[in-house]
Amino acid sequence: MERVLITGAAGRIGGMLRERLTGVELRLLDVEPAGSGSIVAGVTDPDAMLEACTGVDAVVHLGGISGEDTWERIRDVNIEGTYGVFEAARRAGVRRVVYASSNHAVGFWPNPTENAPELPDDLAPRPDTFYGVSKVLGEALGALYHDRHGMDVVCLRIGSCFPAPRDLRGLATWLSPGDCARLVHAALTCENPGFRTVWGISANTRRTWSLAGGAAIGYHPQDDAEVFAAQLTAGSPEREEAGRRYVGGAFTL
Ligand code: 15L
Repeated sequence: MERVLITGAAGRIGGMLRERLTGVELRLLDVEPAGSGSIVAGVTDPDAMLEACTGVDAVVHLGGISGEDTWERIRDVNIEGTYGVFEAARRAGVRRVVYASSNHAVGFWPNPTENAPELPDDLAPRPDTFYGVSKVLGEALGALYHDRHGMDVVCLRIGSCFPAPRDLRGLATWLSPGDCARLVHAALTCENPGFRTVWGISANTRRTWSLAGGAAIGYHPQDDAEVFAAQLTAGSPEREEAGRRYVGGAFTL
């Protein structure tokens, strides 16, 4: 895996990866400049995407709206954009796509109660928002481009990827910047992943989602949100309850 295109490279997770993904030559694309030499284009621009995909070994697709929005905007940016990325990757002969999916693709699944098994990596879709629907559709496109075109597609169901957990739910759902880079590196370099979905979380003491799918692709998280526990305070009772009850937390409200 030598040359990798990152879409959404100017965004929050794009910035984390730009600093931490080493050993690969990065090509950066975003609607905003993402540093010197980056490509300024949208993922819905077929010509720009074909050019950007030409000559790379893999695409890490982060680009899009990262939370709930109107149906029209989610459709135009996330759904059309993800189609644009897969189609350009196919036309350019790219062998692998790592897709930034989200816990919100499965956000209405109830979290397991104490002592119940952790939720597996391949939970069936139960989106909590239009945003979650766009992630389900992105995963479905990934399955199609794998089954029909033989592309390797690893979908990361990312929890809460921030410099530090932002609320009590984050003690279970946090993905640290360092672990995010380790996870994407594993997804880029593991042998023959085929199509799969993998939770994107750190080794959090309070996690309720499995780390088995990550381990299967060689992801070994090193961080634990628990170190932030003492400095976090509870939010509104409604948000806290949603965070305990459902995978997607307050997105289900
Ligand atoms: C996501 O998918 C969002 O992009 C992010 O902003 C957070 O809301 C995160 O999920 C989360 O569930 O904490």
